[in-house]
Amino acid sequence: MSGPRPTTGIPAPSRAPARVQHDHGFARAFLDGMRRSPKRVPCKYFYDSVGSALFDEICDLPEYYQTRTELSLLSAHADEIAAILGTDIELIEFGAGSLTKVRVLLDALERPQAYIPIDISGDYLAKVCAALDADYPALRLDPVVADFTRPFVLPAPIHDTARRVGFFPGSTIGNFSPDEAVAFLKTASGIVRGGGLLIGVDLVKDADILNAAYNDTRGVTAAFNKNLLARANRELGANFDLDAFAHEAFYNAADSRIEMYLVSLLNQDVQIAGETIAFSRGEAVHTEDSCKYTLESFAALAWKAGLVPRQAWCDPQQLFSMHWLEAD
Ligand code: AVI
Repeated sequence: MSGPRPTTGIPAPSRAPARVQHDHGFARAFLDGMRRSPKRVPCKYFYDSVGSALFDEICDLPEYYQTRTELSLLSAHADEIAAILGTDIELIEFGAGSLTKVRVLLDALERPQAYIPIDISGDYLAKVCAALDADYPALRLDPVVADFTRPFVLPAPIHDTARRVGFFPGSTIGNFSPDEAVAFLKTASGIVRGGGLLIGVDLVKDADILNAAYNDTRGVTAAFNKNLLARANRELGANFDLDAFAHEAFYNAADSRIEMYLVSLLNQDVQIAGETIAFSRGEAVHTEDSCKYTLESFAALAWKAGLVPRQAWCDPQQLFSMHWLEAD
């Protein structure tokens, strides 16, 4: 990739380096979370390059039905989805990750003009973009390294009339609370006004299936969860003993969400960036919620954000769903 793309409407070279926006504040957020009672760390901090690679491993686990189900939904309905998304679009992906799913869309879309993946993990984004770039040489690829839960700047559209479509797969929207999800949808709909959003959403289902998906037998999800502590050791000079914490994840049916924690197995003091933080035995650090929706409850959320839910697809077992929401 070479040559920056201007942020005006002037046509630009088709290869651009990832533009990096804001420092993601891991040190401050982590320490703030450790000083709170109960302790918690925002789940976006899972995704340094180690965490992103562990998440890719999770996606291939037999228990984690989400990725393969969403991919098969996308493949099964690719032509119909491509027709709805339209021709000559600029596709913006929020939390782009491994860029696997977008390939199914790019292959089905007619003359996609640009692809703008946004991700918090800069090294990882650069790596996956290099591979995509090699496979789609004619596509304008304009990666943005940013935390999309905070204000960020997008490259200017190629033409004033360009239709922009947002892609938000993987049920990452489930990692927001419902109120945060509405706020995100409102912001995203402003970005794609006149177009829409294609969103993958995990569905409410049998608790055993959900509990297994977040407690895999190979311990990859546990390693992903504990990578938060390993990351603090690497980046903040902390001295967490990873064996002194347990991974815990369970389905809270009343609130339709998986809750994930790191539980201290003993009374212990940990040094973090020169500060001593005390953990008591059994004390839990809340690391993630993963909300599950029904087709109806997600459509209601979209209406609340001012979007129009036009179409939803789900697999025969009703494990996972894709939604097309129009932004008028
Ligand atoms: C990225 N996100 C949708 C995943 C989820 O299922 O909530 C993150 C994850 N956490 C544990 N396993 C996977």
